[in-house]
Amino acid sequence: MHTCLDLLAQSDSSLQEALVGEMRRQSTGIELIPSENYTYPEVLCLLGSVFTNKYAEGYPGRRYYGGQEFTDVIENMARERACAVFGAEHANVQPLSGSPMNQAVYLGLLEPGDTILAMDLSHGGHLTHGAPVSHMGKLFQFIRYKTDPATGAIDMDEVMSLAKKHRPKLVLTGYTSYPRDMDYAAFKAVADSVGALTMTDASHYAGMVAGGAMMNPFDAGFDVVTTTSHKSLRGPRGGIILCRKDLAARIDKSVFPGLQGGPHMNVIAAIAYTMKRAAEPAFREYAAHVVSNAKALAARLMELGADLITGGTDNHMLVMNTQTTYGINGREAEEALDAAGITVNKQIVPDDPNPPLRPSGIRVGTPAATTRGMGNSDMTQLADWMHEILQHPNNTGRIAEIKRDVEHFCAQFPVPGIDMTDLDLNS
Ligand code: DSN
Repeated sequence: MHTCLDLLAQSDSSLQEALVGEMRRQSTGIELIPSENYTYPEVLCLLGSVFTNKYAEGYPGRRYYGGQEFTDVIENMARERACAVFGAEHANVQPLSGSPMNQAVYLGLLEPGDTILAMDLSHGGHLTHGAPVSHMGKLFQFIRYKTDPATGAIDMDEVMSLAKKHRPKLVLTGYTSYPRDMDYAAFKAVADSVGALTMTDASHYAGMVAGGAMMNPFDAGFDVVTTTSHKSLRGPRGGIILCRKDLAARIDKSVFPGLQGGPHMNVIAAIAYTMKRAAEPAFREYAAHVVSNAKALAARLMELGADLITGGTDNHMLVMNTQTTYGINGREAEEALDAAGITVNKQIVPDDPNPPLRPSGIRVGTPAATTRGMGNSDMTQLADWMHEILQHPNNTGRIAEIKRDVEHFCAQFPVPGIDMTDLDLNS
C-alpha cells in the first residue's frame, strides 16, 4: 500500500488519513462479522491495476470493444478455475456483486410472476431471496419457508408441503444467518416432486464448499449455485454464477446485456487469482479451521450460558439471541462489543418481535479471524471477553481495559495486506 499512501499524501491528505484510519481499525480490532474477511495482498494489487481502465462488454471472444487480448485471458482463467473449484459445468464471473447475481438468475431462468420457494428473511434468508421490500419480492411470487421453532433447524416437511401447495418454478436454498449445513438431497427431492429448478446462494459458505468443509450442492444434482467472492472465499467484492451447461446461454444473456453493462475487469482478474488459491491444499486447511474455530467459539459461549440459534454451529457462524441471554438487544450488544474493538453485527432472529435496527440478536463469524491465524484457544479468549462485555455493557471503564487487551492480542496476528509501519503515518 506504500504507493497508494504516498500518492495520496501528495494529492489528498484527508483521504489518506481516512485510509490509514481504516487500516488501523482493521489491524487493532477483531473482525467477527461472518460475511467479512481479509483478502489477499495480490487481490488488493489486482483491484488497483490497469484492468480497471478497460471496457469489455460481452464475453471472451465476443466483445463489443477492441483491445481484449488480456481481458479475455483473465476472464477465461476466472471461469475455468471457478468451474474446477466447484465442479461446475459453466461459470459467469461478471455479476457486480451478490444482488445483481441472484437477480440475473431469476430473470434469466424464470418469467415475472413465477413462484420461488425460499427462506424467510428473519429465519436466515437474504433480502434478494424475496423479502417484500426488495424489487425481486415485487417481481416474483416468493413463498417463504421457516425454521422449526423447537430446534431452530429448517423444517423439510414444511418445505415439501409448501412446494406441493404452491408449485414453485425454483426452489432456492442458502442463507445469510443460519448456522448449519443444508440437506441438498432433500431440497432436490422437493424440487423434483414439482418439476422445479434448484438453486443455492452459497455466498456465505462458498469458501467451505470449495475447501471441502461443507457439502457441495452440485453433488446432489443442483442446477445453479451463486456466490459472492469476498466472504469466506477471501476474494474481491464480486459475484459468480455456476450452472449446468444447458442453462449457460440463458444465464450469460441475463447478466449481459440483460442486467449489466461493462464488467469490472479488475475484479475479474482478482477472482481468477482467488480461484487459484481456493484450489490449493492450504485452502482446505483454512476452510476446516474456519469451522473448528466457529465450533470452539460457540462451545465456550454456550458454556457461559449463551442462547445460540440451533444450539451451536456446523459452519462459520453463530447467531446469538442477546435478548434472552443478556437482556440486551442486538444493537446494544454490537455497540458494547465495538467499544472494545470486537466487531459483530446486530441480527434479527426467527420471528423477531423487534425491528431490524434494534433486533434481538447478533451474528458472529470466524472467516476473518481465521485468516489472521487465530486458533481454537484464541476463540475461548474471545468468548470470555464477549461474555464479560455483554454481561456489563455499560461498564465503560472495564470495556476500555478490554479494548487495550484486544489491541495487544491483535498485534500477534498481522492482517494480510496491511504493513504495520504504515500505521505510524498519522498517529
Ligand atoms: N451483507 C451480506 C451479509 O452480511 O450477509 C449479505 O449480502
